[in-house]
Amino acid sequence: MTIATNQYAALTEETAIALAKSVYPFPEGAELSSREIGDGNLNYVFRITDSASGKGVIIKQALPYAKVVGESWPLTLKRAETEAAALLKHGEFAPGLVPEVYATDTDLAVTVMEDLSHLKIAREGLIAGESYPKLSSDIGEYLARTLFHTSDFALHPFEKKRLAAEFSNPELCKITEDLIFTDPFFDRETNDFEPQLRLAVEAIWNNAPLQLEAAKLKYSFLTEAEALLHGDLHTGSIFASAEETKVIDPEFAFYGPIGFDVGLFLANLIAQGITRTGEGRKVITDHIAKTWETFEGTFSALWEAEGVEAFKNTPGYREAILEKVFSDALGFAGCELIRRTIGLAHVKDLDGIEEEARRIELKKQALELGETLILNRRTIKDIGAVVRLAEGEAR
Ligand code: SR1
Ligand code: MG
Repeated sequence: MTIATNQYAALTEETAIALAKSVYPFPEGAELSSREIGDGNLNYVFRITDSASGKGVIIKQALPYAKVVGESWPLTLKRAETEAAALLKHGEFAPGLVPEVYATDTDLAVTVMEDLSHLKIAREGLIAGESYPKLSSDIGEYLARTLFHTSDFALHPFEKKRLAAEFSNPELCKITEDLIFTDPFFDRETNDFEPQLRLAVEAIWNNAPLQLEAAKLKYSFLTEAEALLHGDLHTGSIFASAEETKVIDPEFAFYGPIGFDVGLFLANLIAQGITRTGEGRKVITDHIAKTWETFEGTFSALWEAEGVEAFKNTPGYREAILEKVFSDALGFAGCELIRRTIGLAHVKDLDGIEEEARRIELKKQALELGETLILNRRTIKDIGAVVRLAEGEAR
């Protein structure tokens, strides 16, 4: 459904109720309440509920600037349209793993969608020690299904290129290019780190082999239009419970290298694993292994069953593609670990550690792991070797 408006205005809790009523069949006479619950970097998120029936919707609205910085950082409203279109496209291939979209409006830059408040943001839940047994198999499936089905391995080249043009997302990509691939590797104002990390950070800025590999990874992100990515698949972009997983927030969606989505998710698991010990860490390293194994298995099965590429049965081709995705994913994971530690946008997993000495020590480990993944991404043979790194074997 499309909402009939023609002018942007930031929603308030009251106007969000009126909008919800106009697009969702709440019971007659329902008394709706509204609350702004967004804790992300960029947008407003309103939850509108009818306490009597328990029914609700989420309204996400893009602001014309980045909320995390303020009006001095203007940002396209088109990202709301991109996000809604990506939810719909990914929902075609991974139904049940993304929220249902009820309505969109380009002028208001809103998406009205399924209320997921019975679930928790996975990052918050993992920090609190909750266990999500389905998280990695669901995300492995989501990755394989969305990335395979939007790639040249599944689509006619005309359709693939039409989608790549539809999902051109230069402004949001520029944020990633700067915040993940550029700024953390140079002395830039956007960087943010504790003074105790300065020596380790300067070592990154002065590490010529690392700089070269970061440059190659950035170039791959800039140029390799392999599949329709989520574009920001960290654990804060996932709602979870013991039974369900839903991927939200694909406003950074664009055609990019398949390993980027895989790598971002792995990096955020690794960052959480660093904060744990013993059995708790093993839960996370099991998720790391399961994510890749599920992705690889599902991608391979789809290749066999639905692949359209003329070379699909050429011995070694599928394996070569998956090897590329694996090494790209490790490199991107390394960049994500570094930027989440010293760049503009951190993660609560590490920042939330109150004891200063421990926080600094774990952040140093995150930087080391990031560097190892970037530099050794082509020689790390399999996911077992990544698990051993995340377990702390080599640390
Ligand atoms: C200004 S945006 C900072 C970060 O928040 C988003 O979720 C992306 O991860 C981006 O890099
Ligand atoms: Mg987001």
